[in-house]
Amino acid sequence: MHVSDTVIDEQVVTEPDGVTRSRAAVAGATAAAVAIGVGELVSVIDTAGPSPLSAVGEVFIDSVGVRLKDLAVSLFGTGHRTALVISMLIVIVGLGAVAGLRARHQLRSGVIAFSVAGAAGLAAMLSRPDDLAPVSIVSVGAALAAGVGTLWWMLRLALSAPAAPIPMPGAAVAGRRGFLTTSAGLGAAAAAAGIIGRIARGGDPVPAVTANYALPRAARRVEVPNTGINVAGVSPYITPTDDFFRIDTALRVPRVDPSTWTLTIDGLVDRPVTIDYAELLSMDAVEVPVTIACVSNQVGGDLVGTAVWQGVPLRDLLDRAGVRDDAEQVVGRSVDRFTAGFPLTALDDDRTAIVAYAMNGDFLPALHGFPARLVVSGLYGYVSATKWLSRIELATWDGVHGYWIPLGWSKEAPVKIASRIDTPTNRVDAGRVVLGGVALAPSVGISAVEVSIDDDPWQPATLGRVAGDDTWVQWMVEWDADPGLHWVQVRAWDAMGQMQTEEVSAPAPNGATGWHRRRIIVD
Ligand SMILES: Nc1nc2c(c(=O)[nH]1)N[C@H]1C(S)=C(S)[C@@H](COP(=O)(O)O)O[C@H]1N2
Ligand SMILES: [Mo]
Repeated sequence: MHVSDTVIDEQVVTEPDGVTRSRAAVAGATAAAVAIGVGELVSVIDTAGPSPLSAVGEVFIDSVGVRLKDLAVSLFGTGHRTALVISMLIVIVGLGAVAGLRARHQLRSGVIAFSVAGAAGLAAMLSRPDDLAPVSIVSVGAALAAGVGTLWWMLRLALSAPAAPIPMPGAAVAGRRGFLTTSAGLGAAAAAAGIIGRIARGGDPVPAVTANYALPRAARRVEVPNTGINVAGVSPYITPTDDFFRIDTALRVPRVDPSTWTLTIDGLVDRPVTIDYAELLSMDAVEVPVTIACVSNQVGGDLVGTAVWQGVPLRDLLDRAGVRDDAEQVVGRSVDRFTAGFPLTALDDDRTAIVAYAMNGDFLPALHGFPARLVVSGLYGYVSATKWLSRIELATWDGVHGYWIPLGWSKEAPVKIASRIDTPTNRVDAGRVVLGGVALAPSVGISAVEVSIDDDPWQPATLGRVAGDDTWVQWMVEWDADPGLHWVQVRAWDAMGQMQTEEVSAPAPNGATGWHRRRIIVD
């Protein structure tokens, strides 16, 4: 048999019918994986722009989320980015397999399928031109070329490899390598490219971009007290930054250059104000511990934390712009398009509300909103805590709806009274056991925490000292535990005398309620 390479190629290109269905699917799936890997790798040449994968994911989060509201909330509202990315990979590799099956009869239809996917990636990028890098567009082209090339190569291999009854030129190479080995190798290379891309995009750029700035000393500081609660297992009063919960809709953490960043205060104001980073740092600042909480926090959950925030009082910034009488809402806008709005009247009491630029003694990390974010005591994050803040707009109440409002979450969202048992978690030895945890009613403060064991009468807990009403409080109770199975529950009272409700409700639409209970086995 003397068949030239060209003829084999020609056969594969025009009628790869000889390829089994499973091999065609594997070829297509491999090609899709390679395309994603190449897209991730090429796009990191300029991390300002998205990769094809992240562009599609971001558009998905912002648009499909509206219809799949509850799913979106449970997936992204609680930060399950990894779940989203893995789902996308599965779907895309699956679509690649389908494209492979189509290409089995006609390579052209496989090429068309890949081109459609490429066009979708491009469209996703072009729909959000504000953070598009030219490299992003190049990465789509590179991904498409790599995908189509891999598809062609894999089909050729499938046709000529082990199943081929007669040795052919070209088949010799394929025969040695093997179809599945090649697929696995390419898959591994694609995964490596993806991981390299992740690493290149990961890492906090803030230490480098703040090298030329000094963190100023705050004009007014609220000291962090020694709380007096030193119980192993109880959350520290101040949450270390690395342990601080992170919630946002950003697949890629915005990387903001402080030397070009500005903050504008406009809308219903007398004179719109724009300040730059240096000016923000030069204003009189406060440094104060404040607890912030996510509305998605479940009873007993950990989407809540306390940090020492440093920043400029929001009122000072609003006064510079002169808030007009018709303003009713403060809307924070982020460089990543996120928005959150809360009533202007929330600023009437003495709660802390600041444009924060530092957290626990350091510049804000990128994850928590560098260069500046809002921190408002007593309001859930989705209506108040805009990270990567670029604009504060004064609006009427109905004039603007923040990001999560059309998705079914309440427009007003004061933090609900909550209490949590941190320790013990499930098993202890009989005898003296210390129960402990945290309770919060930020902006008002907690006046009492009570614990009940096995439905015995409620007993008061010892409360830790606090910096003020803007933070949670640590609590503890001693318990002489008998062997057996016990139920422990906790409830709290705020400073207005309001008791935490026992009524169980889900986080949507404005925060979970109910008492936290734990089952403890005493040995
Ligand atoms: N730009 C932006 N800011 C945001 C969000 C977001 O998705 N994008 N999420 C908000 C929500 S829902 C919460 S609970 C807080 C969480 O802040 P953290 O990640 O610093 O804990 O950020 C708020 N600020
Ligand atoms: Mo949140």
